[in-house]
Amino acid sequence: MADMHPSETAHPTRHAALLAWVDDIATLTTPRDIQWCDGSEAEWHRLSQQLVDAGTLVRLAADKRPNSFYARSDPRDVARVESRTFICSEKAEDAGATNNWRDPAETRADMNRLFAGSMTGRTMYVVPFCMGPLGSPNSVIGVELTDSPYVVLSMRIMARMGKPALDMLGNDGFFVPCIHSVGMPLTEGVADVAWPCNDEKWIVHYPETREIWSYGSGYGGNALLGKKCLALRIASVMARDDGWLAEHMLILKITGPDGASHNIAAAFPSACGKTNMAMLECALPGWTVETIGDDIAWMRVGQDGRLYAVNPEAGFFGVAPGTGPSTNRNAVDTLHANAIFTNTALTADGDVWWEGLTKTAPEGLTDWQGKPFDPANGTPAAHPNARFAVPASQCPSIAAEWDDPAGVPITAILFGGRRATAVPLVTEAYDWNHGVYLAANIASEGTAAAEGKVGALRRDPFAMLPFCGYDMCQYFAHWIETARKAPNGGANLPKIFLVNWFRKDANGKFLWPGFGDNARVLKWVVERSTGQTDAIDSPIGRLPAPGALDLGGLDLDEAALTELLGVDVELWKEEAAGNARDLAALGTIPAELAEQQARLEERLTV
Ligand code: TSX
Ligand code: MN
Repeated sequence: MADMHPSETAHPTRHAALLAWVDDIATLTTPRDIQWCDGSEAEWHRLSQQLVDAGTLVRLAADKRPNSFYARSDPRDVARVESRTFICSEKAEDAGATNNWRDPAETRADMNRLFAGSMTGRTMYVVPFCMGPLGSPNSVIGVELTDSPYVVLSMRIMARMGKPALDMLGNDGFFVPCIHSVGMPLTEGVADVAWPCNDEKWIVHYPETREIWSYGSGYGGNALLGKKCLALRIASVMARDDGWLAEHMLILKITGPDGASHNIAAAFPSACGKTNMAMLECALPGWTVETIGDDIAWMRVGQDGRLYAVNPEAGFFGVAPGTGPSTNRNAVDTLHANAIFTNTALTADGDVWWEGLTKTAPEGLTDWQGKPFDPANGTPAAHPNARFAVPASQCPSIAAEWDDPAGVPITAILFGGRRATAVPLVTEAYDWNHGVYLAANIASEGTAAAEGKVGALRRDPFAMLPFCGYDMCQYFAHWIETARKAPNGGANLPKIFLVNWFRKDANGKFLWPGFGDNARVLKWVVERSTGQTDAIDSPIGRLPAPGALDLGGLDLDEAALTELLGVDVELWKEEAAGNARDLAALGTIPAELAEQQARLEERLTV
């Protein structure tokens, strides 16, 4: 026993390539020991207690939030770091204009230096996980090697983690190797800290070989490698190569008074309330909205020519601030137990709090940096990017088919953005390629000073800018190709819509109530998709015909509605020019999109 390499201790698989890789990474990173994670409750008990003892986690009051924990990160490790996110394709042009490209051979050499001994004095956890329903041929297995037990506990919430994933992998199945180190080896004389990390951060993807290497951060998408790294950046490349779509979209199910259900996928840039939309409390009597996913959709064209979507995740990793009973009652109720909170505030009685959970802050809060909270000094108690991780199955609005391996047929796809002007409440694309053009041009106006100029337009095509693992122009072409190759000429594919909940009047007041009333827009979208309601053509797309939007019981005057749905042709000439300019900056756009640009300009001149 004494001479045993750590990885030679009992391991629960005979997958030779997996065993060899675990061995290689252990040799490189020199952990003190290796633990294969099975995802069991016993393992969860052991690791959570270990993290409580280490001061990384605070156990929340059992009578308030059972089986839940609170973590405070290092203040230098609070968000994804896009500037340190790399796509290492063989050719720079395959990463495109919007990704940070790095030469793969050079980066491999850098990673080998960086990871050498990086897990010294720590345990390396082997975390098998499945993105997508267990047993589905369309799910993807990943194995994350991490020196962070916080990551292990979070992965257990966010993915199907442990023995079931390993069993599914079998002896020779394909997996995405994911290597993660917080980058703080416990060498001689180094004392551990509650949130180990490194000022030098690297989030590295090798799209051709489907590998992920992450160094220096323990936070969110930097460290929980199944989510943004695998299910979006690597999966988008797999989807391009194999003819499907890996998208940054929520999936919801809406049922009308006739009992007919429709599923809708929707992409929004950050800070548009995507999770709120996924868990919408429907304001329309007789209609219900249920949740299938809040962040990622993997979609495939079925033999019937319809598009089928699955949520590859098993949990929600949501922004806490702004989540409250009036904005998202279902999220608040989801969080009643079994949750991990990071960088919220802590209450005096052992619970969590954040701005927006209640109108006023309770007395005696400790802020996200561990200091007594003083509402008078103007800084928030919770970090603006404070997060919760919680099982999707606990959501009161979760749909029965949320983990159906067959996926759900999508009736319509929405693209949104935060736009104070120009963009109507809802616009229907004339056809698939027009929808791709609308999606390629979505944008949000900055809300926080930290995001640069307040009100400045930030483009986020398909809400995929930080998450597409390859060239955006190739990505647009893949969307166009998807419809061209679909059965029935793509006629059974979803209709595409552009939505904007954030249009303001001349006084800067929101014209649309948003939230549950967005179901009124969903109703029109469904009725358009089933040919039950009318639209009128405009230069930018189809708009609800007069009376077609159900505004019953809503206090919205005719003038506000006219403004909400208005298309200002002179303003749209400027919009079109902005679209052309910003699309050109992405590279050589597909001819079909150039054609859409030309048609828009033509419609605006006649
Ligand atoms: O999430 C939002 N949605 C989608 C909800 C399903 N938000 C929250 C901001 C994004 C993080 C919204 N904010 C929405 C919305 O539809 N709309 C707005 C703008 C708005 C804010 C407040 C009011 C109306 C509109 N009304 C009152 O405050 C009374
Ligand atoms: Mn997201």
